[in-house]
Amino acid sequence: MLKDITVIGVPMDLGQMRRGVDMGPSAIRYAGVVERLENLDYRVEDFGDIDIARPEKQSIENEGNLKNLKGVIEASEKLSQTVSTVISNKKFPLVLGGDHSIAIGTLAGVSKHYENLGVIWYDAHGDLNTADTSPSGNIHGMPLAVSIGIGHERLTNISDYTPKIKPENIVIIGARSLDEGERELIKEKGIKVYTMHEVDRLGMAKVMEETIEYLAHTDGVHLSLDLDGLDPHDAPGVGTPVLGGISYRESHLAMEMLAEAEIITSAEFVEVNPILDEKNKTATVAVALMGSLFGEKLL
Ligand code: 6HN
Ligand code: MN
Ligand code: MN
Ligand code: MN
Repeated sequence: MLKDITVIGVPMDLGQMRRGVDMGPSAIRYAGVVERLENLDYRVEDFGDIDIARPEKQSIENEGNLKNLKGVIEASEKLSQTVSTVISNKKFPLVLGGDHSIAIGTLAGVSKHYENLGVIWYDAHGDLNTADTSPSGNIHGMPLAVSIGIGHERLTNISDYTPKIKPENIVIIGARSLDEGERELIKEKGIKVYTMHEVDRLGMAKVMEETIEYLAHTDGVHLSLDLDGLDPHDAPGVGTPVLGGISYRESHLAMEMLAEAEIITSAEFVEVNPILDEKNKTATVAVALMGSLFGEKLL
């Protein structure tokens, strides 16, 4: 892994309708992300936060079933440029959310640097909705669809190219709440999904072995980790919790196996909402998982 990490905060809450997830980057910094990674001998630079429009200042710019479309587009363009610059400077981009709509911008910035980018989507949800299939109109339920080129063309064309990733280069882990349209898209595109059923049946070690093998042909792998992939018992501070999730321990194992395999080239940790949290537990969990992802060992 690159020895230089740039932390980028994205105080984004326009992708869903609950306030507080914009404070995620602050909560994760407060939980000690920079110190944690410096202790592992990385050189860590904090870029600060991407400038995001406040919902109060935005005229409501819903377009059909897409809430806050304009704000999400603007933020995605900014984030894409920042992430791309970080990679050009040979630094590892570590993006802190913010709601999961930020993945549209992150992947737009990352993917132009790779021919064949892989993506691990660690999430209770598929985030594969479009305006037509979404039950909520919330864009944080759409970033994976957008990144394979499906959705509103202003979103799919962030940074002027589409698609960002190929369906066969995606692995979803932890899914347990999929909408009908998402299930259809998964089948149509043949997207690899380890639902909680497979996580329980195979065990996390096997799931990660297979995932790493499945992505062996890629030239970079982005980890998009939605904290709601974890069980709400371990990560209560999220806007769309779903019971029956991945445990803290299984998640550590997953991160440790990714560290050992040395395949991750960029990462984002999203959906931390300190207002819904218990004493910053979810941000603390996020930072602990980052520690394992970047090579922290118990012995
Ligand atoms: N997330 N599938 C639901 C929707 O509204 O589209 C929930 C999406 C949650 C998105 O957690 O990143
Ligand atoms: Mn998500
Ligand atoms: Mn590419
Ligand atoms: Mn989710």
